[in-house]
Amino acid sequence: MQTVLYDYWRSSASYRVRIALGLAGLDWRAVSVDLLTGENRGADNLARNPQGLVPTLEIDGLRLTQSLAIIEYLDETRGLGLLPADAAGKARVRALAYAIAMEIHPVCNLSVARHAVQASGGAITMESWMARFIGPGLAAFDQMLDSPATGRFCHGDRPTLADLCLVPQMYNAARWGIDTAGLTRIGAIMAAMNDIPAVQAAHPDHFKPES
Ligand SMILES: N[C@@H](CCC(=O)N[C@@H](CS)C(=O)NCC(=O)O)C(=O)O
Repeated sequence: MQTVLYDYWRSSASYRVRIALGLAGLDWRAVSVDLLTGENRGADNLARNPQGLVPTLEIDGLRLTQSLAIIEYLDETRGLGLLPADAAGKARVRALAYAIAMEIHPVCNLSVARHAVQASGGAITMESWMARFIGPGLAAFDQMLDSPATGRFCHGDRPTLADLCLVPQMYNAARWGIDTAGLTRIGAIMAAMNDIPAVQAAHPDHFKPES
């Protein structure tokens, strides 16, 4: 059975998984779940992802949710080397990945941001909400990279889980007009990531549904 990723082109969590699928060299196809029309909260998506989110990956007879869990599954079953072997290295890579996936990303989810805008009665805009969390979050991430353990990538000289979280978050920052020019450590790592064919192939522009 072919591997299927239920995703949305601009979804950061989906984008992370697309990079991992590319690094694994798997034959897979994407099925779009439209977050703007609320398709994610429809019966079909809820049956595969009870949280009403994307991504969901169908692979090896399994249905997997939660992007980091999916990536760790691919890492373990396809030997991607996305987590260092040593405990200290693993803890550092996970801390970097979680700084994005568990701190910046959840508060900037569309449903959360839209709720904040509505509840504020107009005092908060989508742009001001995103700027409030993405800019400082990425600045802290850049500081976390100020370590001898940082190499060409977030940890050493090969991509890890942390880099797979960073690329989509930077795409999202650009989407919301956040100025990241001063984040030089992140900038250098982004240049290295953008050289990798699997990263290029995972870019949202390749997954935008035709209107
Ligand atoms: N922790 C989850 C987050 C998934 C998530 O938040 N997905 C977003 C798109 S990036 C979504 O489906 N949002 C729907 C909504 O906000 O209604 C994961 O990593 O898979």
